[in-house]
Amino acid sequence: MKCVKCRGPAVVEVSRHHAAFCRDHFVEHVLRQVQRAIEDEGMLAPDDRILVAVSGGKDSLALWDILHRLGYRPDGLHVQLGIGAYSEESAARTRAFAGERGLTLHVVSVAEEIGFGIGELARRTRRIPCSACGMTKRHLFNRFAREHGYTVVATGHNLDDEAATLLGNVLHWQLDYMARQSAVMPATEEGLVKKVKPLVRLAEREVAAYAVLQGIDYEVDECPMAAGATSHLYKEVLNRLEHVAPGTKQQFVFGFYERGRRHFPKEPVRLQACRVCGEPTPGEVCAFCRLTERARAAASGRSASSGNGR
Ligand code: Q46
Ligand code: ZN
Ligand code: ZN
Repeated sequence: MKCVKCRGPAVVEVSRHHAAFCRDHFVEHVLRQVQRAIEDEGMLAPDDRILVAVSGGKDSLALWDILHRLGYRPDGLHVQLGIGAYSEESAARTRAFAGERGLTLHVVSVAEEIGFGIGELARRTRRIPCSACGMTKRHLFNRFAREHGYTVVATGHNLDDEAATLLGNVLHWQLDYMARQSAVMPATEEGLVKKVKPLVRLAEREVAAYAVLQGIDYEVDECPMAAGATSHLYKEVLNRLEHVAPGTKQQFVFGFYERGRRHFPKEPVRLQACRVCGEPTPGEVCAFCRLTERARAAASGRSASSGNGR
């Protein structure tokens, strides 16, 4: 297998582009794909203040590294979830990464915010951990960005993540989610900060290869709470399709963005400031405040059925 650019020995094959690359040309390919996603989708402007959501895994650290190399000035925000050793190791790797490159890292702890970690939050409210966790992270990232003047939050979602989410939305006919699924979520005047996914043109294995080739020391272990997540099954199915027909994931996701999504019109949502925390929400109290209130009520033995907790 030879590099399509220089005919030297290739180290990574990218079947959907009918290409293979040597180390240097693979890195160039990755940077080009990210720059293209940023430009095609209007993700970032030169004067944007960028906050990268960094978990310590390969995707978010690779994203931080790539944006830095492309000449942006991204800061990082790590949310400590309180999931035992996994969280501690993820935080240590994130700190080391930032320290080695002289990047600015902010850290927010869920336990300091609400008094306990994600596992306890999910247990007390009987929520699926990833659902409670996702909501918590979205809330904390938006709030931190808003309060500290960041204009964009960048996340490490890759092509496989986007394809799995789309497949889940299609299988359950989540029309509203489909209407909103995008690599760019614009800012709103009520205080939702713009969200972007610059890795959306890269498959998970390409991001992993990039992280390894760049010597990024990322957290390899999976979050212990991810076990049994349906997104894993969707990714497995999509990988089997991709193996037989390279390009399937890209056609699925970008075909949807370009030709499918317009058939699922967005229902307009009016947002207002949450009465408790001030974050934008369609109701009077935001979903995060309702969830944490339910968790506190459950702990103190009060009835959690105050009528606004779902
Ligand atoms: S950290 Fe949180 Fe993930 Fe763990 S509990 Fe689920 S959502 S799997 S990206
Ligand atoms: Zn080459
Ligand atoms: Zn709130």
